[in-house]
Parts: sequence; C-alpha cells; structure tokens
Amino acid sequence: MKIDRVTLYHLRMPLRAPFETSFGRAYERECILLEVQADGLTGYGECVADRSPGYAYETSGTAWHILRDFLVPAVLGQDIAQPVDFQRLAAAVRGHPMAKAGLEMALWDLQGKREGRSLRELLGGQRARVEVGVSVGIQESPEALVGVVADYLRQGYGRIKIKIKPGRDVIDAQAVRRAFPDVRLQVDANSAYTLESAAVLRPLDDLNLLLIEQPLAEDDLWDHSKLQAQFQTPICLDESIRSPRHARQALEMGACRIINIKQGRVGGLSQALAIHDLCRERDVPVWCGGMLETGVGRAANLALASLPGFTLPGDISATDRYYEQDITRERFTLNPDSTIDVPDGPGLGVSIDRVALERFTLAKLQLP
Ligand code: OSB
Ligand code: MG
Repeated sequence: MKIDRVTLYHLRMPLRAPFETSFGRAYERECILLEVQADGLTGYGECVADRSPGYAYETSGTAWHILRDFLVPAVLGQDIAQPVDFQRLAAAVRGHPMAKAGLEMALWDLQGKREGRSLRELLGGQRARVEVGVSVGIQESPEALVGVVADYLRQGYGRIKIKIKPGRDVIDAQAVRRAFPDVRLQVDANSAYTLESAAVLRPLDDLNLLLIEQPLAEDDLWDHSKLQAQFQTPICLDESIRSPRHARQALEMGACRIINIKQGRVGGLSQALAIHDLCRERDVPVWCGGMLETGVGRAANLALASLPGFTLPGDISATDRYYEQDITRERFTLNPDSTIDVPDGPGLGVSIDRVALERFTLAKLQLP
C-alpha cells in the first residue's frame, strides 16, 4: 500500500472517574489518533502515550514530535507491503515505541480493509470473545476500594486488578481478599518499589494472587529476578518489557513468570505478536494490558488477546468503565461471562464518530 496522507489528532478525553496509580491521579486521558490514507482506503491507529511521562517517558507531546518530524516522513509516499515492514523504516528512530505502535496499528487496519479480513484473522487469533478483567485505581481508603470492587463484581467482571503504592499495598490487598475470598485478584505497583522497600510486600504472598505486576523499576530486570526468587506468587512485568529481546532476557533471568503485553509499549502489534510467540514456545502465560484506550486501541487489544497464548484475562474493560462518549461509534460491552466480543469487521472493525472526534481534538495536523 502506498501511503498518501497521514493526519494526526491530539485528543483529550474526560474519564468517567479519576484513575489513580502509584505515579499519579488522572481525570482525563490524552492520546493521538492517526488517520492514514493509502490506495483509497483509510486506516486508524491509536498512539497510547498520555499527557505526562509517569508510566513511560513518552508523552502525547513527544509522540507528536516523533511522528510529525520522523516517522510520518519515513512512510509518506512509500509502498509498504506488510505492516511489519514498517519496523524497518522505523528502525532509524531509537526508542519511542508508542509513537511507532500508533502508526503500525493504522497499517494493520488498512491491510485488513484491503483484504476484507479482521485484525483477529490477520494476527491469527482464535477466539471470538476474550476474557477480561478490570483495573481498579487507588481509592480514598481500603473500605472505599472494597466498595468499588463490589460494584465491578456486580457488573460481571471476573478478575480484579488493584493498583498499589507504598503505604497502600498490603492493607488494600488484604481488605479486598477478606471481602472476596475467591475472586481472581492481582496487584500492580507500576514500579513504585526497590528491592529493599519491596520487603513490605511479603504478606501479599499469602493472598493467593494471580500475580504481582511490575513492583520495581522499568530498567531493572536484575532486581526483579532477585525478588521473584523470594516470592511464590508470579511476578509479571509490564513497563520492563519493551521488546521481544527484553521478554526473552527477562524469562532467561527468571525476572518474571508472566508477561503483560501492550502493543504500544513494545512498538507495535508485530512486536506484541513476536513476544506472544516467544512466550508460547516456553509455556509462559501472557495477557493483554491496557492504557485506557479509546475504541480504536480497544479493538486492537481485543484482536490481540484472541491469540492462543493469552491465557489470563486482559485489562480490556467495557467502554462504560472509561468514557461517557468515545470516538468510535461502536461501544464495547461486557458479556455475563466476563468476556468481550472481538470485532469481526475488516481491519480493526470500528468506525469513527466524527462529531465526538472533533469534540475531543486539541490539535490536528495533515501531512503532507
Ligand atoms: O500499568 O497497566 C498499567 C493504565 C494506564 C497506564 C498503565 C496501566 C494502566 C492500567 C489500566 O492498569 C488498564 C486499562 O484498563 O486500560
Ligand atoms: Mg501495569
């Protein structure tokens, strides 16, 4: 496909409820929507970089710059046969995986539309619906958290993840476990601990958690391997896994026993697929993480999570959990068995609500 035009939309969308993690509280979410025109077709991609560099160094600002000045110029006028071929063009840019992933996603959408096949088919996904859970932010108190969790359980979510930070870790997890002895439960620290300060997490090992997500620093596989040796509960890495190479090395080192795959964090769906394959060969469970995506990124996550190695529920909740109004006409809903249907239309299988898009657009740039 010959890339004729790329339009960037910098979006800011209000969240239905504030979302607090160890790196801060968010009331809104930013992202960049990419609209790519090729061969008379239009593909969409979502760059998941948010306003501030709390989760990763990339922001909507850095991604805008890298897309506008480097990645989009690298693809304009080029004939790209397969989405994965974009990785070769993108290799001239060091880092900035979220910027790359947003553009690659639009190429997958285009390929699917050209061939009349869904992204699930293109990726080799096998399931028509995928098991999901909900990621619950830090609340005012452990009691308030139990209330919020109860509400999600009533809605039908069959797996709960709670965010933790120093001072709000063991007490929160114990409160939820006491209230719901059988719920599938996991925690996510978003890098808030060191090997030394993580000693306080020891009681988590007695709570029958599915996993402990990213306790230590992003750039610290080695101390994660030491920590994993001290815990029965599997450690799952999110921030630390930025490429298939990191995934292999983390597993070889024993830094984790489970991997959270986010296409944005690893530089694109092609790279997410490679990590999936590598983990599957080794019987390492993976699951699909989330970045509070719009319907565009959510559709991609659902397709990815339909691959056979995704054996744990994803952080892919219903649209209602995040947004009053979304930029896709489609809204994703939770089935009673804690699954969400994978879109089956061509490409991502979603369409854009132009009125909503306009409402949330802070800046728009058409290239060339
Ligand atoms: O660490 O998994 C994370 C959201 C934004 C940034 C990082 C993370 C998250 C979530 C929410 O946990 C997942 C979702 O529901 O999209
Ligand atoms: Mg995480």
